[in-house]
Amino acid sequence: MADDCLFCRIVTGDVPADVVRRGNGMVAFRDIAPKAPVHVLVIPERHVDSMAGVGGLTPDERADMLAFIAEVGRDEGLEATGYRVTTNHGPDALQSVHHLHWHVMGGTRLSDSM
Ligand code: DGP
Repeated sequence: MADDCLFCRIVTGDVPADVVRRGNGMVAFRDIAPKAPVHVLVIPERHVDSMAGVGGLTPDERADMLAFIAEVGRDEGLEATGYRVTTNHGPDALQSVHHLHWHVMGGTRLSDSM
């Protein structure tokens, strides 16, 4: 848990979120400003700032994270039609929340500029 981290506070429940899946040290919840009909954020419960800090997670956590993302895509009914998974690190990528998170987006034909 990092002080003043919004997503750590979602993990603890101090900040409410529409949680769609939880387990194996991961949480998935709906983005507050969705950019697609389905827009879910997947985060590790343990705080790392971004993709650049992924070495701070255990090998099991890293593996579980990928499997968990795929489960979210399946649970959201996106396997047949498709979905996109992205993560932003740093200013050039416009990262705005500094707790590693994966955007899982689908439910429409996504723009090639997203
Ligand atoms: P990024 O730009 O990659 O750091 O994305 C941060 C995302 O987090 C952005 O799509 C909006 C979302 N977000 C910001 N604050 C909140 C919040 O309080 N609740 C939820 N559910 N999502 C949030």
